[in-house]
Formats: sequence, C-alpha cells, structure tokens
Amino acid sequence: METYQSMPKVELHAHLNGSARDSTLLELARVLGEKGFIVFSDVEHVIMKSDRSLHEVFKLFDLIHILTTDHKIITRITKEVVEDFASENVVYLELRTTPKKNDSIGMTKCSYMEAVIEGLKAVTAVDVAFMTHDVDAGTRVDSVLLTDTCNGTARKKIYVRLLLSIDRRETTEAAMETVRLALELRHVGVVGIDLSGNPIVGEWTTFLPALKFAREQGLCITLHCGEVPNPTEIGSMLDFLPHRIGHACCFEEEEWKKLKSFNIPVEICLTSNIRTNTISSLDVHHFADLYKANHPLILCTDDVGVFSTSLSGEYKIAASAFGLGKRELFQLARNAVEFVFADDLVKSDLREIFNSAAKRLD
Ligand code: 6MZ
Repeated sequence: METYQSMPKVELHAHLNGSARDSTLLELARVLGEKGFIVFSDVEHVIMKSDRSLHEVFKLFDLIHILTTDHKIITRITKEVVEDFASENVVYLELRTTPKKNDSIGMTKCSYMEAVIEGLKAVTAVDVAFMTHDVDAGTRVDSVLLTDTCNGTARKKIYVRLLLSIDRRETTEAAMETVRLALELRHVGVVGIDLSGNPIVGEWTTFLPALKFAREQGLCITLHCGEVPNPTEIGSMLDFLPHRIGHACCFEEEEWKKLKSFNIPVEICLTSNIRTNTISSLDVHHFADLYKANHPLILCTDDVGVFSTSLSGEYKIAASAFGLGKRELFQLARNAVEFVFADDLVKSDLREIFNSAAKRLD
C-alpha cells in the first residue's frame, strides 16, 4: 500500500458528500440525534453498513444530505476531503458536488458553492491551488513538496478544480441554473459539469440543453454513463462526445465499439462498481479489456466515505486484480494528467511533478 500511497496521483471522479469521513457523519448524526431530529442508532447502522446495492447507495445519499446540508458543515467537509486526498499524495483533485438549494436555511446554489470555496480556503495542512488566476499569474511549483521558507519544512501542495454536478432528479431549468453558476465561478476553479445521481431516474433529453450550453460556453463535461443497462441513453451520451465519462459498466458490444472509436476517457471506480453490484467481480471488470486496448483510463474513488476506500487503495486493487506492476500503475497515474479539465499551465506543472517522481522510482 505504501508504494501507492507515496506515488503522486490524480483524482478525477470524487463526489464531495460521498467522500465525507464516516467519523464526521457519525458526529453530525449524533448532534441531530440529540436535538431529536433523527434516531441516532438507526442512522449509525446505515452509515456503517459496508455492502449496499446501487439503490441503497442513493438512499444513503439522501440521509447524508440531511446531515450535511448546512453552510458550515459543507465548508468543514470540503476542508477534510481535500486534506484526506492530499495526505495520500493526490497532487490534482477534481472534486464534484451538486449545488443545493434549501429555502428553510437560506441556502441557494450559489451560497452552497461559496461554502465549498470557503472549505478550500480553510485548508491549512497543505497548500491548495484552486484560484484559476493564480495559475494565470504564473504561480508555479516545480515539485509537489514546496519548502516553507519560514520554518524550513516541506509543505505539500494540491491543485483542486471543481465540477458542478447536475442531479438526474433535476429539471432542465434547475440544470441550467447550475451551468450558469458554474460559468460565474470559473475564476475560483470551476472547470466543468458532471451529470450524476440515481441512473434509473430522469431522461437524457431533460439535461441535454444545459449540457450543450455548458459545452458551448467552454466548460468541460463528464457524464455518469452506463451504470445500468440503457442502450438508448448510452448511445446518445456517447454521440454527445463528452470530454470524459464515468463508470461505463453496462455496455454492449456496439457501445464498446463506439466508446473506443471516439476515444472517450473513462473514469474507473473499481470498489464502487463491486460494492454496488454493478459489476459482479473484478475478474470480469472492463478495466482489463480497456487497459489492453490502450484506451484512456483513470483510476478514481467515486465516494471514499461511502465505499470505505482511498485512491491508493484503488491502485492496490488494480495491481492485484489485473497483475500490474508499480511502473505500470505509475504510468496510469501519469497518463491521467492528460485528461484533467484544468488548463495547460496546470497540466505542464503536473507533468513536471510526475517527471521528477519518475526519477525516484526504483
Ligand atoms: C451516480 C453518484 C454516485 O453531489 O452531494 N453520486 N451518482 N453514481 C454514483 N455511484 C455510486 N456517487 C455519488 O455528492 C453526492 C451525490 O453524488 C452523486 C449522487 O447524486 C449523490 O447524491 P454531492 O457532493
């Protein structure tokens, strides 16, 4: 595990609320339990359960949202999630979240995102580079370990970029509102739009106008695609030519052909796919075929909290399930740099980080 922990890594598919620490969720549940809003023991059992169907996972998200939908809590979770990824040497994190509206506590999609951005600013354990103009201004790092000139200690740095998620339960207008918000927040690191949520809910045509508009305006798009069998939707999603897709679990022959011919990078979340029973076992996981075909792939976590995993853990699983060595996994992590939604300055910085780490590989 240490090998994969110390290796620089790129995380491109992580949902904010799904990445919250269990310990934080339990603490929040205890407080709500004490106030009489929930029955703590019922909730504790749901949070700590390890195997869940895809359907149960979405029920869990509804519970997590009851615990976390508050500005201060969103700020805290964002801070913790970034610190957790940085602590396992993730050097670039694309964090996605669904902006939420909750009139009863005065939360708008915009104030929700402000709380997320506050969380990025609140991180003290590492240097967080998320303001796009920092990069434009030419703030450069040559290594992920920066020397803190004040006390001579090395400080870690992590690039963070944000994707705003459209939940499949949302209307076209709500999806448009999210895209407009993303456009307003580009200067604070919002680089794209994700379509996610329960895959059996909603229609592709509902989200298409917002996704088209986002792309016309220069935002990058990633779609949860093929978490359940739905050939019509999968075909339409691939024809849309998103910049990346997530999962690609329930594809048929025709869809694999299309994916490969369009060369669309796939965010692979091994533990999530197995835990939700979307893929029956790693022996039949599509990672192996796509890897052999040299298809662009990125190992990701999906929801480190919900699935009790880590990015290093996902690398370790890939190593043992698919017989890959340290160098092959390093190369996989390095290739991910080419699929980030950040600009070329960030990419070239990340390439340098991997170049210098490559020299330390034995
Ligand atoms: C589809 C998922 C997901 O946005 O509140 N989400 N959508 N498939 C998955 N794989 C199992 N995992 C997470 O984070 C939680 C939300 O992300 C989406 C769901 O909409 C979930 O409610 P945020 O930060």
